Amino acid sequence: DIDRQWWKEAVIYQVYPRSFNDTDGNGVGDLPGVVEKMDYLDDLGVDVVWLNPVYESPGADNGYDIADYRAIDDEFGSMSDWEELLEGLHDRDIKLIMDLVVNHTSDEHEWFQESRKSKDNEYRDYYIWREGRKVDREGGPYGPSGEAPPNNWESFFGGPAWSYDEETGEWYLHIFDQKQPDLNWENPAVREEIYDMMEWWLEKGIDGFRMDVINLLSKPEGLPDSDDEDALVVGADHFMNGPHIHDYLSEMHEKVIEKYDAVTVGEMAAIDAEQARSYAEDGMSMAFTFDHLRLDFGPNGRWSHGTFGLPELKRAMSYWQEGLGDQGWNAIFFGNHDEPRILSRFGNDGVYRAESAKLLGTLLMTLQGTPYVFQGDELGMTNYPFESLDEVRDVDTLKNVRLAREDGRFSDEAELLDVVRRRSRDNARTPMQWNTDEYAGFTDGEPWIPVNPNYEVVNVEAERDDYDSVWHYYRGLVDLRHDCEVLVYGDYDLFFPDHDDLWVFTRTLGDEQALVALNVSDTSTQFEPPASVAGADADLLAANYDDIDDVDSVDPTDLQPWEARVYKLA
Ligand code: ISL
Repeated sequence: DIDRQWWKEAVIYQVYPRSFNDTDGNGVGDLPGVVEKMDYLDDLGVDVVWLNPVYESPGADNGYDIADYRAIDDEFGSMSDWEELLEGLHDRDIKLIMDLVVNHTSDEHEWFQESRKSKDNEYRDYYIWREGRKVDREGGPYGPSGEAPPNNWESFFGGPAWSYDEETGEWYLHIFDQKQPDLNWENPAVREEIYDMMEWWLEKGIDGFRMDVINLLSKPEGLPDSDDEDALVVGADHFMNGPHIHDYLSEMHEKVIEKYDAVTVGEMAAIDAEQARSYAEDGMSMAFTFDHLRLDFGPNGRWSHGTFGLPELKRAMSYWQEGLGDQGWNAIFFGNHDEPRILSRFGNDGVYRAESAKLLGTLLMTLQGTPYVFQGDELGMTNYPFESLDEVRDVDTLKNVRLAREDGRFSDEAELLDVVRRRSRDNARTPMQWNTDEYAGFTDGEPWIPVNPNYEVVNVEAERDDYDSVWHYYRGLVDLRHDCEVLVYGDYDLFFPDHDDLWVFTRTLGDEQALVALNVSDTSTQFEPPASVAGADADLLAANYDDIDDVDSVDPTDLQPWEARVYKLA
């Protein structure tokens, strides 16, 4: 009894419009730029586009600070450009999901402009205002008022999660930048405004929402101090998965989502499988979870570097593969606009660039869940070789790294640069590499962020001309995903969990079975098939080395560095 859903069978492609394609020469990608590349997306074969925010915004956090939810920012084009995109994608049978950013707005949103005016303004309670603490805590006073912030919560981007506002002498909460005040979801008027806005977009014909930091909406009564030292940031134990989060999300589902055949994918840091199942009960189609993207955090968390082995990565992923059961569904991703490039983080972006990019693509498309391809990963794009902080644009990197430097948390500038190279969100935000023209064909002007120097080799035009390229391999994987139901709905079973180099699993659906064998290492490794499939008749559905035409059964073999094979058992 399979619970079939279109979004389980889909391959989703993430477009970060700022860095995708610029048509007006201002150095910033735009909507006409995405329109121009619709055939490209169609050729790749993807079913859905997730578009990062293009709403009106002052751009303090690249559009995650929204000033008007119902307007397109001039930088990206106009509403009619957006409509052309929606229509063009739909003509090609590609769906469109939009980013929903409703934990916070921009401080330039008119609600906040009103809210900050006076304590009795009708929008006051749209945000979270509190008095400062009169008694100085250690390290205070902070604000110009000589007070300390209302509690000890910290912003993801570094520093206190509160800013003092002179106008009324109170502090407002912002879990992200100070230009991103948190909305007060306890206020029913806020919720109604958001639901109306969502409905407005769904009426325009979009197919769903990617929900930004959606498990942060509910803050606990009294906003207590945090004493959890392991929390992702101070306070996360209180503001993540807060007391009313399920009420809000199930209300949102009943009032809006349910009326449309819309897909929802929640960005949900810090949840376990049980929590994911309860979010699924609220109506959330699937969730982005982050266990696998924390493995390389060091002793000082995100802005330090640690190492991990393949067994830990397998454990993190397999937990989710096995953990959801009939309830809930995985969103499979290894990177996005907030994370380093997957190839540099999980593969080998040097000698085995193409091989390891293909292996990671194989993994992405054969795990259970809906795969998300982040723009450029289908080419094997890599991290950017930052030489200095001058090349960094990202508010998160700049703020966190400067604070860490002030606190003396880096032993020297080289260590700082090392962590920026590994971690900065800008690694994923360099322009899409289209061809060998200046600036990789991304813009005729000066790009807002530097182009990765490897564009001369890694680019769409070169890869489409080369049948052995990462691009063609991804193209094949998309087809495979569409053709093989077992890869969508089959159960996942892991073999040799402790093997340091091999990741071997089967997917099973009734009497259909696929076997995935990956050599996640730089050295060739002997593969002994698991007993249950050893010797079985099989065809190869996908393989990233080409000297294996004669394979017709699952036999012991040497897997080359970063070799990936997908067998279909007869
Ligand atoms: O946990 C993280 C990294 O592993 C954080 O980066 C977290 O996922 C992220 O900060 C939340 O991201 C989303 O909301 C932010 C915005 O800056 C990001 O671009 C967006 O994806 C605030 O809206």
